[in-house]
Amino acid sequence: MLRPQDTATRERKCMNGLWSFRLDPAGEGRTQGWWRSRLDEAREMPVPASYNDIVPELAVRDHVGDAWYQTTVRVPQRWAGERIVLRFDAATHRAVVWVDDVQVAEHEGGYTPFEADVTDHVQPGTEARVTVVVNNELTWESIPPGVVEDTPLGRRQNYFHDFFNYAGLHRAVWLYTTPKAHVCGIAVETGLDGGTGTVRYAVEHAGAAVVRVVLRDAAGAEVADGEGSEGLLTVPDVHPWAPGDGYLYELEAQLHDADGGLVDSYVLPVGVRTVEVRGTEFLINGEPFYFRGFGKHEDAPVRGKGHDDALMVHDFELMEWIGANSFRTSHYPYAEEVLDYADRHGIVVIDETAAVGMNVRFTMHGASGATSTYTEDTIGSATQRNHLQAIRELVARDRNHPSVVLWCVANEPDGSVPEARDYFAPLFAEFRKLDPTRPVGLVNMLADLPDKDLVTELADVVMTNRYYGWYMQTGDLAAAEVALEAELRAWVEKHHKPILVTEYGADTYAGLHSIVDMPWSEEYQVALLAMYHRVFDRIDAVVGEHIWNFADFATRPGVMRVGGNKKGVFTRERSPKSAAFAVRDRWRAAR
Ligand code: BDP
Repeated sequence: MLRPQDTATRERKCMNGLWSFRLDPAGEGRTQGWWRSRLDEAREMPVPASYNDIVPELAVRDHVGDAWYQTTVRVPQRWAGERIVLRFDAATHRAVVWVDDVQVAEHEGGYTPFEADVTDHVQPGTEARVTVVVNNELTWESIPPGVVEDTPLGRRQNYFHDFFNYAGLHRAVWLYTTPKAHVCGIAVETGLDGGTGTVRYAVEHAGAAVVRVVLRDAAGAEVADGEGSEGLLTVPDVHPWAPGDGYLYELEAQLHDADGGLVDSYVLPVGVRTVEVRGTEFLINGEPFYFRGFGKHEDAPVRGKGHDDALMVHDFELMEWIGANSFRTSHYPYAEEVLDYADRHGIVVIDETAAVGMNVRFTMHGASGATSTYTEDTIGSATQRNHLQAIRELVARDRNHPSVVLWCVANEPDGSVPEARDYFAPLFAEFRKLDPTRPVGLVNMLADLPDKDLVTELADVVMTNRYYGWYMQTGDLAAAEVALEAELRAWVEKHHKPILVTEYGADTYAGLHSIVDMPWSEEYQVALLAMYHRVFDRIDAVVGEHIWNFADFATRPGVMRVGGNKKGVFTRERSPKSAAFAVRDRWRAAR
């Protein structure tokens, strides 16, 4: 799905700002038709933001069910005759949308965009009322899963992942135009042959038109062109996109009428690069690449998971300061602004679905009472259907980003029961069918050791989260070092694939100090990370280190969480802990 753009033929209007908002704990709004008039008893709510921390009330923070948002938008008079589209960059975890009295969209999944053609439901020059009901319930069918429990005190949301279940309109809302005949999708695949680059393109369009494409370099000079909805462009003396060098061409897809007049134009940034797994190497443009960076979260005080450009740029600047070259979108697809930034700055991205917490046997982040993960009453065929759909929407949204080099099917699912293979094999196949150009992986969890795990065989790389020295061998880094090294060597032995350690770290309470190895102290975090790094440096197949986490983040309350998860190298407010300086020394020296 293409992002809205202002081009020679298109215009967009951002609908961010303060909307009317009302929680619906009794679930009455849908039967009473709250979209039909102005929301009663509404308070003001910023968009984009999670609503949970805006209001200092537990009933808002822990609300389970529907939340209603409403605004009015004036449709510009000059848009008469255009196709008009209403687009939500994200509504977590599902939403229904009305324009005035008409339902125009319904969407499942909290981290991918959806839109509706509202041309027939709005009148240029007048105002339209836009109402959205956002629902935050996690069930066995949703991605991620959870269980809503009815208790005498009301409904409670239980879930099995280690970050707060923020909800709301987390990303921008747009009203935008396209011409009636318009470009609806573009897919590019790039290649390199010596100094020559290739860009294979496919343009989908609606309405009769002639398709032309023009490829321009970063200075705006035309380097190739083509006609027809599919084709292959060659770029002599190509400037490849590479880690640390976010060089982008732009591909303009044009639609022309029979007289040659321009009907529609859409401009797609294109980075020409290749990705390949060969033996135990991860190659970008044929060169071995070593991932240095973090698992992150979209998370901040007050706004929760609401996208914010200031925070995004600050986080990227901190990653540059510390010498990171990559990150994983743990544990859900991030805002498209984030991937665009990564494209422009040559930051490498592992792009993950929102499938996290699919393991009833592992109860550290929340227990469900169930004993088998993959059954029709737990993670079953309905979950798998939603997971497949999440994969389709992720690939459709992100396939053109050069920064994205690896798809991640799920984080820490139950991976050592035979049903896991049946559940995951079709998901790997779907990724590969939709995008044969990128490797696919799945992040495994600490109980799925090389002799137990049954799903890594499906993957192109080994991706593993390990907590030796934290959840095991707590405080004993010497024992942890032995155990970590033995396990990593066992992975090499078994699969002979590149190993990415996608999480390792220690909760650290900023300001707590200790001379001896003492968990939670800043010194312990430094020592634990240094221990992992020594081991990584001894094993050639390790091609990446992503510390858990970039910054402290919110979780639900728990006896192991002190105001959230404290494994950040930065605090939630983005102050450096001692580890930030130690990691910076290592990563900057490696550049
Ligand atoms: C892993 C998860 C991650 C958690 C982390 C932790 O992938 O989401 O936050 O461990 O326990 O289980 O800190």
